[in-house]
Amino acid sequence: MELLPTQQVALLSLCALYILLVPHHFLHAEKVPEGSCCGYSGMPGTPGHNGLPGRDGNMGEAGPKGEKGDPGTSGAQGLHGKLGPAGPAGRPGPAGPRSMPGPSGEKGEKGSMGLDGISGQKGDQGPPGPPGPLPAIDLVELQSELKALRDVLNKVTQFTFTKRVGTKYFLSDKKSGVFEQAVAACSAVGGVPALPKSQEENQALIGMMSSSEHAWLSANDRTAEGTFVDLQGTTLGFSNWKKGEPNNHKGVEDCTITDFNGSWNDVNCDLSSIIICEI
Ligand code: MFB
Ligand code: CA
Repeated sequence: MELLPTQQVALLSLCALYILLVPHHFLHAEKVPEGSCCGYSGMPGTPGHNGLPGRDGNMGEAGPKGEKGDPGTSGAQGLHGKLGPAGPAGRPGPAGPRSMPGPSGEKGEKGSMGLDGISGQKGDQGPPGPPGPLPAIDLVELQSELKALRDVLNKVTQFTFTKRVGTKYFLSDKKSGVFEQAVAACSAVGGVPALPKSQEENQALIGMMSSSEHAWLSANDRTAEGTFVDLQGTTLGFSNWKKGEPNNHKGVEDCTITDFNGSWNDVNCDLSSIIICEI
């Protein structure tokens, strides 16, 4: 029977398809068990187990850049940095020890031979050698002392009557007031009402007073009756009580004055007496 052209094309396409599929079929088809009939394919079998995982696929294309990660933990402490530049020169140190005496002077001329042929007297001592080097001067200490002296001078010159005894200065304008006014006036110049610590200081104090005057002292027993202390609460190391004093007359005498003889008496703190400060 002659095939139409279209029939011929369809037949050729089927043959080509079959040719393409036949090797695949044989490549993948399970082997036919021995003794089994062949000729036509039977009913499809039950699906087999999943095959082994296939080979890894080819590397995919790089994905999009991920989110910025969290900051990492701080690293280990770094090595020590390089040594910094040397700091500024320090302040001059304290004065050094006194230098050794200078070299001895030139030897004196030899005495002339005595008439009796006995060697002459030893020559006079030569002049002293040059002084040794001056010890280092502590400028900082000098500046500090200079400032302290200026402060004292500034205070002393505020008063009409001044008296220095040892390192202590007594200052007064001979103004009067009650004890608390004396404390306030002396505190304004960094001092306290006078409190002689020795007979010498007691004498220097009355050297500023005239015969009719009496002046406040810092000594008081406001805290504990009969125990006289200074404004810091320290018990007295020196006192010059008048005979029979302190007597806490009428039970109201907790403050102290000195008369122009330097004798001390406990009196009422509201008495009016001359203000003499000490710094
Ligand atoms: C007393 C004295 C007291 C008063 C009073 C007037 O001495 O201790 O402080 O000064 O005189 C008698
Ligand atoms: Ca008294």
